[in-house]
Amino acid sequence: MHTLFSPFQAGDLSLANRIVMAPLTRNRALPGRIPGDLQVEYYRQRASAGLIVTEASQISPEGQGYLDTPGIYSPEQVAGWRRVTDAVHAAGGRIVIQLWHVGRISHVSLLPEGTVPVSSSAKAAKTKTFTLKGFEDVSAPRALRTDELPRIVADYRHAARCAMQAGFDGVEVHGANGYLLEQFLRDSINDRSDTYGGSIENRARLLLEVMQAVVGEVGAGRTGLRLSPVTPANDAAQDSDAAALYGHVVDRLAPMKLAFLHLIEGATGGPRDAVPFDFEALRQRFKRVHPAGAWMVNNGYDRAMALDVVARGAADLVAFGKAFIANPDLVRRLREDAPLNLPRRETFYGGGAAGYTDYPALETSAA
Ligand code: 8OZ
Repeated sequence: MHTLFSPFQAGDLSLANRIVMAPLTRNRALPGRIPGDLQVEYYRQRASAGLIVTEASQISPEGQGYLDTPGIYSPEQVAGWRRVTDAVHAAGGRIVIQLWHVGRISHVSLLPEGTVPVSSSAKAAKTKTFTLKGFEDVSAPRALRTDELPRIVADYRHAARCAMQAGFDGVEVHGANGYLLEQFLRDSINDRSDTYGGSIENRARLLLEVMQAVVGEVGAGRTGLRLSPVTPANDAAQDSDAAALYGHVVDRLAPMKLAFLHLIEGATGGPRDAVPFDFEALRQRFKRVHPAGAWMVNNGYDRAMALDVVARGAADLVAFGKAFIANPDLVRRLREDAPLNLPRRETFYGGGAAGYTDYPALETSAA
């Protein structure tokens, strides 16, 4: 019988276990939005995860929304990430990069001179981001013109190509948490009257075009997608019919034969059941067409829940976020049912090695 600790084949990705390090924004990139020595060490320490999904990494300067997040579009960023992927692979791990465009969740001080955030609509989000000055309201966005959308798709394609040059095992497209692709999906935000707004088919169009483009670069067996059907994160108000919207998305994705779909169940980092949503129905809809596609779940899983969901066959992979921040050897700790270090929230975003690469592994914490 398989367990959380059994190997798993997700498309072309041969994983040593079913435990995934979730994507985690940490805001420690070097000038030029380049990963450096600290990131090499941080990801290397966590290479016993079955799969690492990197922190969200912007596909273009326009796609950045927070201070010091890394990019995956310049040769210098590719070289920096290459050192990360080499270190993880040398330690026996697998690592994919999360491709991110924040859309309207940004601030003019983080964007190229003279530009403003872009989105599906010109409606500003009521939320904050962090900039050089600390927390600031996000800037008012402008709606992307229809004739600009091929360029957005091309930016994802370019980033996917950069990811392969950097030695990643694949990519995860960030389609969650109120960022650009979700800003197109949800009718609570998207007020367009072109072929990218209105009907569910239209609102899903940009996401599906992005997935086709990325799959064309990377291969379906190395491509995944993260979705959050009911999260309120980043002022993403609920869609009027999330079941129909995400049902359509899954129906269109399943024939693409992606390596995995990654679902945030409930409110990101918050309650799992604040808004009712039948994730199991969505999973069955995906599996009917693509049974080999991995179903990855996330949000508030502890050891018992993760063991149970995999044993029941209700998920193939379980992603842990905060537990991986604080426990570089989380896989061993879960296997041995050892105590976990507690994460220190003050050091989540920005700073240096403290709260990043200094969490002890089991041997040293027991000493
Ligand atoms: C926390 C802080 C900044 C960004 C997400 C990429 O929620 C993020 C993020 C999380 O997906």
